Amino acid sequence: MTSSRLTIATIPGDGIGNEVLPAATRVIDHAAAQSGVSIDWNWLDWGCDYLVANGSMMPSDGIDRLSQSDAVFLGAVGRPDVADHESLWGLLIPIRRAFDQYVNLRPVRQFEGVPVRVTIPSEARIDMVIVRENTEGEYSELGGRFGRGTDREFAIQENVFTRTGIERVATYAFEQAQSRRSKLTSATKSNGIIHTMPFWDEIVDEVAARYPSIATRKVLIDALAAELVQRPHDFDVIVASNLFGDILSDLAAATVGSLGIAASANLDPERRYPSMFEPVHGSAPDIMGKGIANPIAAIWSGAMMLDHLGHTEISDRIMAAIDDTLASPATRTADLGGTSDTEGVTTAVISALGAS
Ligand code: GGG
Repeated sequence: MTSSRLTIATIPGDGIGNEVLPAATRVIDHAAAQSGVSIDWNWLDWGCDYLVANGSMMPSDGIDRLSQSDAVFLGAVGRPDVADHESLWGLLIPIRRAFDQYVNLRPVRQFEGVPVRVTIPSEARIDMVIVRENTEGEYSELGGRFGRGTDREFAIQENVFTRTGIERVATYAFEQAQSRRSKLTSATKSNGIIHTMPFWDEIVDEVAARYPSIATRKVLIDALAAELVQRPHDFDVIVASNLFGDILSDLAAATVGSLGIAASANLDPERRYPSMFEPVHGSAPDIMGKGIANPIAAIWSGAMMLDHLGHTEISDRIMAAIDDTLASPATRTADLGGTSDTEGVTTAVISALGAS
């Protein structure tokens, strides 16, 4: 049943996460109130500052505490004086894994008025979703560093691809394709990666056999990167491993403007655990504190969260307000060729939503 009172564990994290997440919660509060929904934002100060003060990115009972909420809303992770793998593996990745958020859904679409960065036919529109496997693949803890500091030092990093892991993410992607334009592209590298990628292809083929109406292609990741620049409007659903999906989604977001409008959902489609919603971008220390970060990726991620929690009508209204806001350079940030800032864009989205 859809609840009219939501509890959201809210982790701004680091850098511009502390600017875009408060902006997004203001928009969501406004839109939710218009529909009689109220949100308890449970603000958590976890991240790199917490690490420096306490020795870990989140408390030892952090996952238990998050499990009490309807969803997790995350800003950004990373600080220049903290090793990136320490910050990521101390907060973001443990949450994805503890809650088996095996789908990382990353929509990419062109907004009216926002110039695209690539040349496409005038009647074409870029509108795709990237379904990234989110719990295994190249993101694995298996391996190690050996002979540290010696001239025989080496590192081993094992990839982990399981039948269950590939099958479930591929099934999710085919279901997405079925509800969209019935085209699916699977990112592979089965010419160069001898074990895991042929296995990926084999299982994607098995799942494809259950969806005969979906036009399916397997494309080598290098060729796919080029196609995404040359013909991004031809893509509908892309399914990819953890690393490939991460790279492709940044590339695809750049074609429609910038990472500042790249939203994402870390989903447990079976709803056994809370799902987590976050802008794709990181903490952007180069612009933090300047008030110029684009809040749209966080706001859109918040809209995805409401949709996941059954409040599709509120989510749709937020998306319509984003459409209105992005249409004019006066209410866009500089990464999209605009003249506004975080505050200006946030108030513009709230005003596009109309009075309470
Ligand atoms: N929005 C959270 C964040 O900081 N993401 C940046 C990042 O490096 N993410 C890695 C990943 O998604 O695997």
